[in-house]
Amino acid sequence: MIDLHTVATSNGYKASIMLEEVALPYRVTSYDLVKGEHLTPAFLALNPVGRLPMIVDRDTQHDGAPLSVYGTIAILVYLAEKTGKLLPASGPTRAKIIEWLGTISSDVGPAYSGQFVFNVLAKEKQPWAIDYYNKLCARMLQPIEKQLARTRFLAGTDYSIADVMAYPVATVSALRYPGSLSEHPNMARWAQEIGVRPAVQRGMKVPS
Ligand SMILES: N[C@@H](CCC(=O)N[C@@H](CS)C(=O)NCC(=O)O)C(=O)O
Repeated sequence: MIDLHTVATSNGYKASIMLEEVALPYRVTSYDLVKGEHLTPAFLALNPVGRLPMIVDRDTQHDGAPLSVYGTIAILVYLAEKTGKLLPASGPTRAKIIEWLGTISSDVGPAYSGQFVFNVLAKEKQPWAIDYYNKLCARMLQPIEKQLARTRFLAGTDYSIADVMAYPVATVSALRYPGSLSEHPNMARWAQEIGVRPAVQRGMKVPS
C-alpha cells in the first residue's frame, strides 16, 4: 500500500495521476496549506522539506523504515521504475523525458509559483512583479507549445511521465494565466487527448 500525502494543486495532481496510471493501490492524506498542516512536527518528520506531494511506500523498506519519496520528479520516476510503465529503462527517449521533468519542475513550476504569489497571495499588488511573472509564464509555455506542434506527446510518439508532469500545467496553471489555451492550439489538442484517459480523470479528482 502507498500513502499519498497531497494537496489540490498542479503538483499534487501530477502524483495522483501517476498513481492512477500505474494502478497501484493508495490511500490519500490531504493537507490545508493555509492552516499550515504541512508544517507540523509529524509531517516534517516524514518530509523535512515541508512540501507536498510525497508518498510513503509501505511495501518497500529503506534505512529501516518504509520508503518515503518527496517531489513530483522523484515520485513519477520511482513509480515508473517500480511498475515498468511510462518511462523507458534507458536510451535517448528516456533522456528527453527526464529533460522535460526538469523543465516542468525547475522552469515552468517556479514561474507559476511566482505568478501565484504576486497575483493572488500578495496583499499589496506590485505591477512590476505581476508583469514580470506573467511574462515569464507566457515564455515558459512556449517550449511546450512548440514541441507539441512537432510531436503527438511531449517526448515523442508515446505517452510518458513527461505528459503526466505537464498535463496539470495546461489544465490548472495555464487557466490561471494566460486564462485559456486559445493561443496554444497544440497544447489544447494534446490536453484534450490526455484528458479523456480514465486514470487522468480520476487523478485530477484527488484529493476529493
Ligand atoms: N519541487 C516540488 C515543489 C513542491 C511544491 O512547491 N509544493 C507546494 C504545493 S504545490 C507546497 O507544498 N507548498 C507549501 C509551502 O511551500 O509551504 C515538486 O516538484 O513537487
